[in-house]
Amino acid sequence: MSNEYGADQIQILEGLEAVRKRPGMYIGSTSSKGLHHLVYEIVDNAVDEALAGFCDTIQVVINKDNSITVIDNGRGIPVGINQKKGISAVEVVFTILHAGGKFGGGGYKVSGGLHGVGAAVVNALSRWLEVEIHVDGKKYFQRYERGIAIDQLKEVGETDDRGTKVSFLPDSDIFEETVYDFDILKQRLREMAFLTKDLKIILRDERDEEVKERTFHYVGGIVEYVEYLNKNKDSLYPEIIYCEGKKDNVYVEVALQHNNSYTESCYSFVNNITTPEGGTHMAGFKNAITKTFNDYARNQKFLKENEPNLSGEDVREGMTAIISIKLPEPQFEGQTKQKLGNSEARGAVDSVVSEQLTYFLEQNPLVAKTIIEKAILAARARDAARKARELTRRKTALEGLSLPGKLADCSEKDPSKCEIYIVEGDSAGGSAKTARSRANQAILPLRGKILNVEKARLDKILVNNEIKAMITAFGTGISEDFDISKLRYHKIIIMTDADVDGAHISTLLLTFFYRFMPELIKQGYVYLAQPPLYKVEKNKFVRYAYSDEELNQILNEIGRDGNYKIQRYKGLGEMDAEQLWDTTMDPEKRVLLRVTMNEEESSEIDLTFTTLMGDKVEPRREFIEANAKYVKNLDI
Ligand code: 28G
Repeated sequence: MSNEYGADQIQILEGLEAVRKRPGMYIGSTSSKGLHHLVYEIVDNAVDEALAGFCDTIQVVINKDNSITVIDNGRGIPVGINQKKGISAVEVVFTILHAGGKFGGGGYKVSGGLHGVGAAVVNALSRWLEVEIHVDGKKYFQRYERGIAIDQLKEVGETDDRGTKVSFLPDSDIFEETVYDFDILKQRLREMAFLTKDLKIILRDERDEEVKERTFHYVGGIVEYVEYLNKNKDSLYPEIIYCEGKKDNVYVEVALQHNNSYTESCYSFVNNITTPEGGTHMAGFKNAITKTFNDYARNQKFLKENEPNLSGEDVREGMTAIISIKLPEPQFEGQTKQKLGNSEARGAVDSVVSEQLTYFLEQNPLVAKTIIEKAILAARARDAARKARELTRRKTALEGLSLPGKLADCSEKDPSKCEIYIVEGDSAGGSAKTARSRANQAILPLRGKILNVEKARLDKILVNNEIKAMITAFGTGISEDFDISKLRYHKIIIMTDADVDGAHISTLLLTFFYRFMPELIKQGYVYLAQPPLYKVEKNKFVRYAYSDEELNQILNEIGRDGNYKIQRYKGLGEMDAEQLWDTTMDPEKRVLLRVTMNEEESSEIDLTFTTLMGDKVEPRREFIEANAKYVKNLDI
């Protein structure tokens, strides 16, 4: 029997073949994203073993050859022969695509959306995969190549440990990218550790001489997650509000705390997977929060009878929250399949949060008062902002679309052909106006620094002249009125000096877009211009360098002896119109960096902006120092 191919074996080979033929169907893509996804699939299985209560430590190692090793201290995948299939349970897990599809009996499988076939998919897409099980004093081993078992699972020695160890090398025939990024793994593993309280996850990178290692272990779970997200902000009260409970087979955990900022940072997860588009669990959460705070505000007479209710947005102003639920059969909806659809999740989150938050507010009247007072201020500001917006709307209706005076618009009207340069300073703005191609390049010079939107509410933001100029020039409106279809330019190009101030202005602009016009970034309409750092002249010959390396390269090319001149540009203002066109604006020659955002990383992006733009100076300095190597143009 073992030498013959039974129906089961043929099915296995067909399954592996299907995965290798259409890897994207199983792991999304074969880019860097898919490559990292392989690790999460294996780690997910170990996390499931932790959730089942049998494992408390997971190690992930990036080996020298970019293979990955994952080790857990769980029960070990069962080594016995599966009667139905005639192979070990280990081999079932690593080769059968339909293993674990139904996971009755209280388990919360379906983590990665792969319905428990993750290990088999990873195996199929690996040049080789080795699994080692330590159980009952014995060590078992099996190796696969491109998903096919080289031999049966064999006992190979003795051990004092218990658990599962899996190593694999992603197949370079399948993946476009085969080099692992420590920071990407770090981010996701930290998130997994936050979401699974008391689970220790260790990440080690052994590729360089200097081995890197990070340990993530949060006894408080999502309470510590909220603490982490708020660490650079000033919280309004010391407590983190935590609600936990189970209803209709949905396990609900929520942690939240308000800070003195004006932005809301709520992140939701289902079975440890982020749901950037929210869904029923988020709806249940929002409903519970709005209702509970309004009930409390009325009962305690913070709101008079004739006053309207606080809106959800008012109550959530400055709130950082994590909503994490686990349920047996999540249904994902929407175009990107990232929005939870299960209706039982709405009721479960609503009831757990309403009940426990009501109790918390009764027990902590000072915290309750602080939150409600902030919400009342938010409501007033929102009212003022609405009036300000209506005023601009009425004004534009009366006067027609009056574009800002400083804007030098282009003649082309088709947005897909139009660009707008947001330029730091009037003098650079002047050069840019002379240099531009009038047909399709518009120039909007900004005077000095724009308002830091991290530190102001919308009503204050809307009276700022630089911001008003951008909103009218773009044509989109802002906040609730924002309408991407009215955008007048499909390239919004930020052009600032290549120094600290310039970097600061770029960050202020990006923060503004990110907070109030995130669609601009999501749809890839925002770019950073890259002005040169140096001009090299030799005889009649002129070259520009955009980095120190490039300068070196040019000097090597032209020879370091003899007569040459290097000019270090300190700002755009030092270039005349022709130079500005040649180096930074000519579509044929310029280099533009497109600003992108990965929604799965939005909590980290948020942290980056609050670190850069928030009140606390020390974390900002640390961040800039830590990241200086990536931001080459920063003059520090
Ligand atoms: C290190 C990298 C990834 C794992 C286990 C432990 C068990 C298991 C895994 O069972 C088969 C199907 C459903 C029960 C379960 C061991 C019960 C008893 C396990 C991992 C049997 C899979 N003893 N640890 N799978 N189930 N770790 N780490 O993959 O019915 S996978």
